[in-house]
Amino acid sequence: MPRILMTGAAGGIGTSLRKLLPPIYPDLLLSDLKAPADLAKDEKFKAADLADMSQVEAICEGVDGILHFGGYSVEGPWDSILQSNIIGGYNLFEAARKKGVKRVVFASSNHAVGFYPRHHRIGTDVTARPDSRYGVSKVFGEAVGALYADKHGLGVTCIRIGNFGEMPLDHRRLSIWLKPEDLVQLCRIGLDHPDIHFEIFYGASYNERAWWDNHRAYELGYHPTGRGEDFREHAMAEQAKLKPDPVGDFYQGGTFCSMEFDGDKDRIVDWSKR
Ligand code: 15L
Repeated sequence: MPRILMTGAAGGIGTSLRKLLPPIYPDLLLSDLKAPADLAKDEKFKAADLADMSQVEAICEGVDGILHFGGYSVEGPWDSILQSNIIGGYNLFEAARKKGVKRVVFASSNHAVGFYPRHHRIGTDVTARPDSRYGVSKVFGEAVGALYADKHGLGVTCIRIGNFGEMPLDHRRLSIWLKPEDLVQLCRIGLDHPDIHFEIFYGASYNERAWWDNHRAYELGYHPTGRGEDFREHAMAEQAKLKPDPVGDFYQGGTFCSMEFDGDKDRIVDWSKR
């Protein structure tokens, strides 16, 4: 029975996956800075600060595969991103190598490519266009993952997660919504599929308005069960409550693109036309 480590166990995704993973991976070790308040007696937990290599090595001991959801999950001050995602991300891959872990599934984000316009359909092989310091840290994590796959033979899967949750929250999320059970499928492919060397998937359910070509995930057996359009009315009603955002509404990354934007809004660059 493989031992699977999940970092970020107290975060939004971790909280949901704690309930979905045990029937599939009964030997699940949870980690975060602090234990989740509702930790059950039959859950195994070890605290770790990702920025501290010795603590990261300790949680990787005896582990076969890692689901890395830990770190800073939105835009934030540079020092927080640096400690949690840049140093923390490096520590995670390096500790995995040292401890002989075979697979790592890295929670990347749509914000690694957030400055692509919404009308531009992209695959997983496009040049990075991060929309935030957070997005830059996800590009960094994908790069470290590629290095450890190519140089050290670690099986690495990066999932550029769209918006994880029970339903799409607004117009933008109709294109990028990811149902929890569909994320579990992508994690299982990353942990168990025999052909994994280095892969990038988009973390999205079956969304008819998708901006992403996710064919590699489908080739490896992905069969999403969530359909964004089933929640169209709800998402559009929520959208109607939001103010127009000329920058955020144009680019895939939404408000991550418009926050701190101080370029000329009349010259929003449509990279696809270059
Ligand atoms: C993310 O990467 C964030 O972790 C999440 O909080 C959402 O903001 C999501 O992207 C999104 O783009 O909706």
